[in-house]
Amino acid sequence: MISTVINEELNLEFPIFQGGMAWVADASLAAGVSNAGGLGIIAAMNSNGEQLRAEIKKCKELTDKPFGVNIMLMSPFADEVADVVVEEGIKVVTTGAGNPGKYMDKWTGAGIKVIPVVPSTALARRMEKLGAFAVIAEGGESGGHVGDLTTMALVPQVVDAVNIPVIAAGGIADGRQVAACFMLGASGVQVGTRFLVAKECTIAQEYKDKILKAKDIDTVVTGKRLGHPVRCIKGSYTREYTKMEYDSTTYSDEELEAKGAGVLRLAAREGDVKNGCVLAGQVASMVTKEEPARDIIVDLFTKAEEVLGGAGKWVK
Ligand code: TUI
Repeated sequence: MISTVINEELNLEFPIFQGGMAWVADASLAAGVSNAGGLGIIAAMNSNGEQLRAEIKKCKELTDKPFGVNIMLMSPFADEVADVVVEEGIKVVTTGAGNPGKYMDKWTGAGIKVIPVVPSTALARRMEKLGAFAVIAEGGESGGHVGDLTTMALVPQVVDAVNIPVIAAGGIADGRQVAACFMLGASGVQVGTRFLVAKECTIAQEYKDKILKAKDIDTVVTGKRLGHPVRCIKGSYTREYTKMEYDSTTYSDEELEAKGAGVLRLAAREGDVKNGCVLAGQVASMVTKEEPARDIIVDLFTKAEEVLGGAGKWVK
């Protein structure tokens, strides 16, 4: 049985987090994953304080198990939601798309375990100094906002750089990849793309179908020109966006920014996968069936233990 400081300290059955995916990770998915033995995470994304509070209350009704909140630091409401997690007694906060330094004292002072996503060893070290409980080393194979390094390169370097637990993310959809992360020195994994097709995930069926039909080379990174690279499934939207992105004489940054507004909500909530943007990681093609979160987690860890064999008992 794979058991680490992550599941032991956070009172989970398995050392696995569900990624805090914007417009995806709501109370239903978070509670589903937490009830299945992992850490479900509600994405605060661009919610304001009261919207996040309502989602947290809903999640508390759906599960007695621990769950977390992800704060997307580029959100205009980051300051508000940073207070709401304290007021609602949330035990675990993950952060993404920036440096959470200015909130660290408030959160750790409230007894929150803060687990920032870091794309580099430098940020990992800074987060350790500021009192992070652990860090999530997320490679650029992941969906959504991506850093430059791959999971294979980043995870062992972060493991060597800090003395706090490291959770690996990016490119993890089956048990072999879970096992590989433990071999790289991780104490846990965070999975996003595979949970897009969990039964408890409430996104539009059209979005799920895009994941289920994806091939290995079907993702692309857009948004580098504006400094916010985002990995998504190729389609009519990404073709148009890419054309604009590489034609800076015709299209201004403002026009490019406007082209990106609201497109994730459109795909995830309205099911408009033609005009919307379907965020997903490079492992989308490995995700082939819709199933309950419990089945996903049990499959990941059963296969990981098979791969690890005797080595599994050393995973601590
Ligand atoms: O944050 C994510 N994934 C996301 S956020 C998102 S919403 C969005 N929409 C449009 C543009 C950009 C974002 C969709 N997917 N993953 C965690 C993550 N964090 N990946 C990379 C980072 C990161 C990058 C830079 C974390 C910290 C960081 O720090 C830079 C600094 O300030 O030192």
